Amino acid sequence: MNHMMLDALNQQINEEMYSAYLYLSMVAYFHSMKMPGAAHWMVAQYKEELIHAEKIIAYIMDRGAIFKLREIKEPTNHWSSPIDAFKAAYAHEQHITGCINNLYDIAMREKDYPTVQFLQWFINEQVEEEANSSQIVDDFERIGHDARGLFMLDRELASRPMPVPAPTSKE
Ligand code: OFO
Repeated sequence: MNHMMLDALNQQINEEMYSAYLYLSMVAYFHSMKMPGAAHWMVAQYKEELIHAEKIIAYIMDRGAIFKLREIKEPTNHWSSPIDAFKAAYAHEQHITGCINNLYDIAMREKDYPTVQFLQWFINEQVEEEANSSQIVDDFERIGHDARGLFMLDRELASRPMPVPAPTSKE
């Protein structure tokens, strides 16, 4: 793998770790808002982001290269409302989609076909990631300030299953 591709993948590890931090910060926020279902949903999201980072790490090692960790910036810890936090999650996923598309462009330009193939999973995953958070924003909008509706939505968010751990290198 050439230097530019490795550097871009290392940066994506950092993006995924930051995503994990951001969602973990939202766990604290929803906990403070007494919304255990939304907090649970964010724990699952946090774990999913760690899996994304681990997938890239395993891939770099499979290619015989050395991954390098970078400093993770501090995430925000306050949002003006629950819907605002989910809107921020949706906006963040759109940002990540842009990062993945950029990685794909680099892989194509560098004729790094294994990485093109590897990134396919992330391209599909981002469709799901954006859809999940944007669906919840829509749900919040539909409910408005209805207390019973908010209670039911929080209940529903509590049913999100926890993600399964990523395969390790060579699996
Ligand atoms: Fe949320 O998809 Fe990774 O960052």
